[in-house]
Amino acid sequence: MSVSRGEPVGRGRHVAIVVARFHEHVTAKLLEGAQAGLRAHGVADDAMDVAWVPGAFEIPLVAERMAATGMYDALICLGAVIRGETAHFDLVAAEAARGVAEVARATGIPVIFEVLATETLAQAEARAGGAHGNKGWDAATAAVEMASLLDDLPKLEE
Ligand code: INI
Repeated sequence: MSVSRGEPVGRGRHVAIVVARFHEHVTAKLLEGAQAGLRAHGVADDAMDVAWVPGAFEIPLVAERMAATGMYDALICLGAVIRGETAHFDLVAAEAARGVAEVARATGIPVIFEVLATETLAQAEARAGGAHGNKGWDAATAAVEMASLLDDLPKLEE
């Protein structure tokens, strides 16, 4: 029996972060959390690249582009979509999620989805360094864990 479970070890890993500017005071905190988490797991500062995009809707295109370079072991996508602020909340949130999942499956590179989708700004703030922790940190852990898990799984046939 083989049991694979990724280790949260990031030494030697390269990670790209795609972060949306919309609700920047929230997403900048997610970014801080993600970078602190990656550092804590051993990822070097010069092995983390960050790309800012206008909003969550733009995340998949830039994630796809960065994944296609082959330079990264994992990507992290950060954003905040808040229902109270927009009638097209559902469209933006759903497209971001669908697009990010598609990039991961198309490229075989782990793409972590930490686009908060909340009813209120307060709920988003609570998850970006507030009462509910920092989801950016959780994304960092998931990124290095997934990179390690994929390395451990049986290799694909050429
Ligand atoms: N983008 C977000 O990241 N969060 C939001 O809450 C949001 N709202 O409220 O509309 C949002 N909209 C912008 C969208 O992501 C695109 O940038 C825009 O539609 C241009 O393509």
